[in-house]
Amino acid sequence: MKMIVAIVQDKDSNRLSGALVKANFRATKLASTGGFLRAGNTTFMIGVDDDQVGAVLNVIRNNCKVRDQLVTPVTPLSGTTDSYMPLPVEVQVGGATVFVLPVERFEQF
Ligand code: 2BA
Repeated sequence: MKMIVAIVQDKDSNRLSGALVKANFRATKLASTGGFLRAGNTTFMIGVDDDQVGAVLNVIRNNCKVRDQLVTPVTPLSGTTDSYMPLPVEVQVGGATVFVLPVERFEQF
């Protein structure tokens, strides 16, 4: 068994949940925050048999888009003459960041 951990953009999370349910995969959604953008994203935990990993990755791939996002670097707070207005920079986010982890044991009580 494998645990698939997929970090996706909030904009894709409803579509992906629907597609996983439709394909009969069970998933748990967690609200998460990206360390770099400090913006909300969604983390899916999907437990599946080893031979289903490819099918889940296809569902994720087909439902998560790559997008460009503007980030404004953190501004210095002091009002000294050294302060400056940082310009926003564009970063490419997604479609999805996926980890596939081995599951040592799975129980449901
Ligand atoms: P964030 O950390 O908010 O990163 C958003 C996007 O900013 C990243 O998109 C990447 O394009 C850029 N970025 C991140 N760190 C950077 C850095 N040090 N310098 C320059 N650009 C940087 P993605 O790579 O698609 O990642 C989307 C989200 O997936 C991340 O949101 C984070 O929540 C998660 N993620 C990505 N890689 C991860 C990893 N190795 N471990 C854990 N979570 C990860």
